[in-house]
Amino acid sequence: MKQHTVAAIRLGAVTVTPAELPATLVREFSAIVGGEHVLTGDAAGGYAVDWTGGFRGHAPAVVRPRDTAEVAAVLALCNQAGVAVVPQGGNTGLVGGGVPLHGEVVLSLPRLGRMDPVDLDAGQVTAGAGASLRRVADAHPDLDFGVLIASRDSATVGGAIATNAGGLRVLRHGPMRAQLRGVEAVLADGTVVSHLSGLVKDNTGYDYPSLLAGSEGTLAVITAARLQLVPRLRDPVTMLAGLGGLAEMHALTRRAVGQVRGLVSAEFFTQAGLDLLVGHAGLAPPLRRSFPVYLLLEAAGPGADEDLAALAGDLPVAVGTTATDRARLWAYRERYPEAAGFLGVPLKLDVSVPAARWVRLASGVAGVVAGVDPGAVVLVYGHVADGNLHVNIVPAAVADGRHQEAVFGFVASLGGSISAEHGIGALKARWLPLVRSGAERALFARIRAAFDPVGILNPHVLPR
Ligand code: 2HG
Ligand code: ZN
Repeated sequence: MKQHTVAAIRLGAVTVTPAELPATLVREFSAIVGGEHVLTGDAAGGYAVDWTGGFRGHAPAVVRPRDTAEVAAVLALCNQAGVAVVPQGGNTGLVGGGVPLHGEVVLSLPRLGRMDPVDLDAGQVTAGAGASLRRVADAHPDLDFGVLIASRDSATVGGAIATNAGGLRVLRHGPMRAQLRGVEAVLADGTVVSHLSGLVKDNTGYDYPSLLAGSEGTLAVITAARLQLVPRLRDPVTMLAGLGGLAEMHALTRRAVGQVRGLVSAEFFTQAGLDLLVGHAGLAPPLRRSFPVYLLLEAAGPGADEDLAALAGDLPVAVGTTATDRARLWAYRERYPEAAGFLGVPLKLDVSVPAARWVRLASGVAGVVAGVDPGAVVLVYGHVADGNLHVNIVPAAVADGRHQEAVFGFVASLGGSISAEHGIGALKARWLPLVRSGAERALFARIRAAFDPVGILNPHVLPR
């Protein structure tokens, strides 16, 4: 029967997926994970679309394993049958990397929610791939997780590693890859590889945990991770400043990086999206009058408040030191990604350039988009100290790739990256050659073939 399955769904060396799976395969999934954890038909619908609504696919089945052994058994079966699989965590990615756009089976991992006791000697914790980033951050009262993202309640450890998530504290702690002290993962054929001892110094061969960070589900399915924790912030101060323009804001950020002890975050946004949040989400304006650009800085520890005050000088600012006031200020930035959604289904492009070219990028990108779609709405915001810019576009013209073409071409001309922290996914695969050479892409393909020779893991994400 399996032979029949293979013949029906393989096309040469390329693994493809049928609209419906053979009943035998569905029964075999059920025998592994239990019938209630194999979803088909309408029950699978919610797993086939991302939260922006911009990526919508079809899952002939959603399989929800509860542990590593079940993941291994499901993958071995899919590998043997040549059935393509999309691993999915919290489904909060923004590039279509976790959505079954070509009818793949969804391997949904939130049930792998294991959370071991915190190892206080090492300041580390081992967490299942399905644990949310919020649970990792709340694992111990004195410790915190270095990666903070707005979607922390739903985003999972596995998904955040697979996309090498960045977020709001990269300038202090680095992205997800920098927190990794080990990984357990299942290869496409069901082989389990595990290295979770958490040693900081451990030169015993290839660092595959690091390779899996940012692999977007194409190399292996992460089932658990050993994560470094960081001291919880002491006496944090959050300051929101109103500024006259992007160049002024960027210069202030550079000064903050050099002068503010304990700087943790430097985030900017503009009035255009703030107006939408005030109008549609009921947020009150943060300052007495409006400004073209806002910069949110957060710092903690001794001297943080004096340093922020000295930096701000006479600038109009709002300052929060209590949890409530800080949360109120952070809401403007953390809810900013919702703003474009009030106008339509946004295209979310996430790019970065060297610091010296950031102002050119941030101030020029709306004009570049207008060149291909004059009616489009463009909102910019993001992690300014990292050279990272989020460009949210609500197209007026048909979204046929022209927006990506224009923005990515501009970014490449500035020596930048077409994905700073969200990944390539399905959204950007076409444009990878703009920033990665043929030799590099050939190396990627060889690495991929070594991990997944049949090609079942997320076959349409990152070009092969
Ligand atoms: C953020 O920084 C996230 O808020 C989301 O990376 C960015 O929605 C976006 O474009
Ligand atoms: Zn971001």
